[in-house]
Amino acid sequence: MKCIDNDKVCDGVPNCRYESDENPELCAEWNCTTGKWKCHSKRCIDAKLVCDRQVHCSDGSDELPEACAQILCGKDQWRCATSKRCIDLTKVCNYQDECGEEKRIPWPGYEDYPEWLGYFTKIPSSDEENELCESWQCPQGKWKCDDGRCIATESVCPYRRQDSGACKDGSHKKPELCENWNCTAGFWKCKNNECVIDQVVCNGHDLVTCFDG
Ligand SMILES: [Ca+2]
Ligand SMILES: [Ca+2]
Repeated sequence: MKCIDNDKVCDGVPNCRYESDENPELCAEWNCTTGKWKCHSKRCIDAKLVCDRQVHCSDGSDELPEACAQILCGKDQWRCATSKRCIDLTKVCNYQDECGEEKRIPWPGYEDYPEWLGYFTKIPSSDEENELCESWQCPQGKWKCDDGRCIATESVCPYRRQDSGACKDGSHKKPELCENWNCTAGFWKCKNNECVIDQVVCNGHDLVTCFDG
């Protein structure tokens, strides 16, 4: 008989002869030590590995919504509606699906089985739902497109109408907007109302002013 640390019990790695520290009956009853989380498969994993977008439990239970729901979102974070993951506020309504959401399709006849059984199919990400984005307040430094999505303020009325980081509906370069738009710091306003980054000033002929310093 030898002694092992409690945190080596039911951690998926056998430490004792006959693997008695990983015995399913023991693990079903075992309380994981502080800082550990218990998979549905009864294995104890590091609590930091819960809801980190990588499967650590053999049954994937550490990435299920019910596991993610146990994590507290930070104050600069938003909780996804279905996956229950926490994403940064800046990732909400940015045209990219960050919630990684799926819907469970149970195997026929297994509808009442636990939610980790079945297969999963991707669904539209809750952080990009039209209804949410319509009323979403863009964080500081972001500008709200007509379709509700947030883009970097520097991308409004862009020079040569560049489309990187742009509103997909083109609302960031509408002439009536750009006419009255104050370009952000580090940008100059061209005669055609496009905002050009400082470095480009003096290379073009369409500028109101050139910096003569
Ligand atoms: Ca994980
Ligand atoms: Ca997003």
